[in-house]
Amino acid sequence: MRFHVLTLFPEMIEQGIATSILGRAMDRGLLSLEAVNIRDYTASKHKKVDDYTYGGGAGMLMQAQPVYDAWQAVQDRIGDRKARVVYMTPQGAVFNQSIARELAQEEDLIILCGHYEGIDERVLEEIVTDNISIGDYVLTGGELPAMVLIDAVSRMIPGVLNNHDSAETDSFMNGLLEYPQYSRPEEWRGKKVPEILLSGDHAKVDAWRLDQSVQRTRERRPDLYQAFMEAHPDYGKPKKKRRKKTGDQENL
Ligand code: 9D3
Repeated sequence: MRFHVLTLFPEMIEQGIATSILGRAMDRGLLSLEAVNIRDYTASKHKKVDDYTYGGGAGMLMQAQPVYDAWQAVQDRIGDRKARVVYMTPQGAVFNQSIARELAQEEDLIILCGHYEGIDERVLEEIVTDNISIGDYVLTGGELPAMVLIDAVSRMIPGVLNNHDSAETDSFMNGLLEYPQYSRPEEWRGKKVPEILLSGDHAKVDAWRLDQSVQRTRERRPDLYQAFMEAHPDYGKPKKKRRKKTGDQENL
């Protein structure tokens, strides 16, 4: 996957992604990141990229021209295939795991970060294919959201994660929160590891973990719990006892 980020703060993106697991994935050639400074594409003498909004109102708007030319330069480097352009915006669909999985299928992804009060609508109409928000709270720009998206998409790409925390076995994959986990020592500050985890009975451990996941989800994420119960209406119901054979019944 090749990420191309259009931004006024390219260093912020480069710094954030180069570290951690993603930096290693880049070294191994699984990912690449190009942070393009929109200001490098301004046609104005004073490198201006923003202006007042028609119709009045507070704040400045990013102008269409430098954004369009930065996008065109990236798209020209990519070649004939039109890359998806994700605009990070509070007015977008809320990002989630299924969007991350879908975007991970792309060869190239162009991510546009806004600043100031936003971007001139006309260039958005021309180039944007997807509008994405990372949640209902107000940030100062699209750079942190872009980094969040890059992180979540990258770990869905085969080989980026090491064998064990593979994307398959993740929490959220079954719509439930993760169960609690424990490591050594067996007792810490008087708190013991739940007995069942030391029993060696894998079936019992699995059942305990599922129950913990469900209870935790019910308490912390009632929205996810409701969806889980609608998908598993029999969960938690006692199993129907097999009817005892009576003397009158014949075996078939
Ligand atoms: C005054 C109206 N504001 C719209 C809600 C203006 C505005 C606020 C914040 C315009 C841009 C921003 C900067 N935020 C983002 O660019 C952003 C964002 C966010 O603030 N929250 C969650 N997801 C995202 S994705 C991009």
